[in-house]
Amino acid sequence: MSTTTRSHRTQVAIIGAGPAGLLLAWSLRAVGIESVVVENRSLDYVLGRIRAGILEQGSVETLTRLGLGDGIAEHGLTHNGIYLQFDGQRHKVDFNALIGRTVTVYGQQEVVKDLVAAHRAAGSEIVFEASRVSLHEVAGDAPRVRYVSGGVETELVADFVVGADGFHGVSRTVIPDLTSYERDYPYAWLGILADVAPSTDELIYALHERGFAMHSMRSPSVSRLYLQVPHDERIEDWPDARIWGELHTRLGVPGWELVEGPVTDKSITPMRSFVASRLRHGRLFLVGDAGHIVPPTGAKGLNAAIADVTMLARGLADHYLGDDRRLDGYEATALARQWKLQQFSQWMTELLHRAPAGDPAAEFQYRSQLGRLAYVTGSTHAMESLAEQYSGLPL
Ligand code: RFL
Ligand code: PHB
Repeated sequence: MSTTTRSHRTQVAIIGAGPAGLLLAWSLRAVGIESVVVENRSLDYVLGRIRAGILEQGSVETLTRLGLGDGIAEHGLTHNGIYLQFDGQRHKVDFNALIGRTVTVYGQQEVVKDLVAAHRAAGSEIVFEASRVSLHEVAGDAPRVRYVSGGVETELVADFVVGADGFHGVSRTVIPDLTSYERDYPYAWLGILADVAPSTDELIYALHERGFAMHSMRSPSVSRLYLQVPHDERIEDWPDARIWGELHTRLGVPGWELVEGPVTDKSITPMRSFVASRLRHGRLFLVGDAGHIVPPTGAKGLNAAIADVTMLARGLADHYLGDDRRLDGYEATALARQWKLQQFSQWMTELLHRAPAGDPAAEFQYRSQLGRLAYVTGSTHAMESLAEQYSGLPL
């Protein structure tokens, strides 16, 4: 139970200390706008969450411009392209040679760690382990966020509230007449982290008769690998030996060896596409996974969150200088960009995953996917299109 109520004022109240919320607070600080971040989980939980691994070139540029580039420069791994593998053959799509762009392997966990360290050094206000987080009167001139922290109930009065609280957050729920456009896929990703040097120079995306598999990485000594599994699969049914066995089968090509190592993390992630019809209600704005989700195949989720934040930060900065055009345009601009990412993520997902055996069109689909992969890897135009979208569309 709360014992005291205090009232507190800030310019922008941000809900959620994931990459979107932390980056927005940092971007606003850079232009002299105050904010408070309210997060319902602990700092350790937020720092321990293992998720995305790929930063688009534009995301790297954004983070670097904001003074957050040291860790990326020191530990990020620049990648010139990816391998697409099918029919037992591995084909390189060389983004750098095709369009002069690259991507960087740098874990979301590291991005969050860098942001937390920067905020700590700057003395930003981030409230972790806030409970009963609720939004009030966001359509009016003085929106408020209430939460309880350390037994104290706080009412945060702000000029704006930003929902950066992910897919399961509360912010989206207060927007009236919001339509959710969504689609679940009949499969999930089983992901592992392993203490072993990657067995590949570039990421491998493989379509195998038994399903999708991917070889990614986090550092020169840590590998990240994924397997397509049925959407209702239980992690207990996947002892390490079974996972490695399946990875060898799906990723194997003649003359190449996948090196195993101790598994340090194991989880299953459902695959979902989702876009909210609205990203604004009065003085509430949504950014990142709160407003949209992509299946991870195109590596777009974190990058989309960074793009949203960049656009919204510009809009808010202009607002305080007396110009509301970019803030008023945020919803339409962010949604238009998001639908381009949605179609790409859906395309990559359907290109590389095996339809479940119960699907009467599964065998037709698989052969059609092989045809599509053969086309993509054989056409410079198609590879350029893939390279352009994977390495990141301009803002
Ligand atoms: P987050 O990271 O979910 O953060 C939301 C924060 O809000 C907090 N929260 C609340 N706080 C206060 N009150 C409430 N009521 C709250 N409810 C929730 C949460 O605790 C959390 O701290 O959303 P954000 O910041 O929008 O960031 C989005 C990214 O995390 C996400 O898009 C990516 O991880 C997606 N993703 C990938 N994206 C890429 O760009 N490249 C990739 O390679 C990539 N790979 C992936 C991925 C996501 C994956 N999983 C597990 C979903 C691979 C995987 C396996
Ligand atoms: C990752 O390294 O976690 C990763 C890389 C590429 C993806 C998804 C996840 O498409």
